[in-house]
Amino acid sequence: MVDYKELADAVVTGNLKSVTSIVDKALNVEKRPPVEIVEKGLAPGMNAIGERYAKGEAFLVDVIVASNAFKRAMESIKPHFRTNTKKRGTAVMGTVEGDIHDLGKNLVCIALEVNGFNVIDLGNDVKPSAFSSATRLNKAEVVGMSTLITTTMVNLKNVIDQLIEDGVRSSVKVICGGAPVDKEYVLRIGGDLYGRDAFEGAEVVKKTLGPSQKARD
Ligand code: B12
Repeated sequence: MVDYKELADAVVTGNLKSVTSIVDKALNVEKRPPVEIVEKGLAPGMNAIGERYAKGEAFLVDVIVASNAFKRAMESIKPHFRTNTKKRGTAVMGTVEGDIHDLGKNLVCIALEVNGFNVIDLGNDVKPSAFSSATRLNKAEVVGMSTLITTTMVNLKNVIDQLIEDGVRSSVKVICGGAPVDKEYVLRIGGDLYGRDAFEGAEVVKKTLGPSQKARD
């Protein structure tokens, strides 16, 4: 039986060989659901290295090494998510300006994709103008933003303000997430939706847009 504690520990130490072999066993031998592997092994590993870093027991380089192991594991896991072929619309996603954290944002992209959305991933450190022009050019129905740093939370609102200024705010649902953000904050800055995690976020978006939203192109 796959040991998720062992997987989390392998993420913490950035042991690529161990991460790859445990994930491979979970996926291909035990046929474990991809979400389970993320939620029970990989994410707890990232939280553990985060706690060590916060206590001064790990350096930034240790966090980078753990992040690389997480990313490598996600590359193996991504093809195993069963994608819903129903076309639900287009979502523009990014981590806001000033913030380079992208593991959570990448998970949200996957969660939206497997739920039938066409995802335009703008990456990290994304300027408000880039969110807005991608929304307009792709006739997106959803704008999703991530931030993990308290000092860049303000940039969530800057994106919303830019969407208003460019006349596209009313045509999209805005969803925000990331550790320092909560639902109350999102509503206060003029957003629509919040998700505690990637898959909750995708569910909330799906519920809000309805079952048969068609992609416009
Ligand atoms: C990994 C990591 C890094 C990596 C990032 C690698 C990468 N490619 O992303 C590196 C080493 C580069 C890094 C750098 C820094 N980091 Co850092 N980092 C972390 C760490 C340990 C884990 C974050 C993570 O990836 N978790 C795993 C993912 C899967 O979870 P997640 O991002 O939280 O996403 C989940 C939810 O939040 C949600 N979600 C996220 N976004 C969205 C969006 C939507 C729409 C929805 C619905 C849901 C959603 O869904 C995901 C789960 O399904 C956290 C600590 C922690 N415990 O969070 C610190 C942390 C976020 N970092 C921190 C800091 C300070 C920094 C630096 C400023 C450090 C420095 N001195 O340089 C720099 C940032 C520089 C910059 N300008 O951005 C602080 C932030 C403090 C604060 N409150 O402001 C933290 C909290 C560490 C700490 N305790 O001090 N970091």
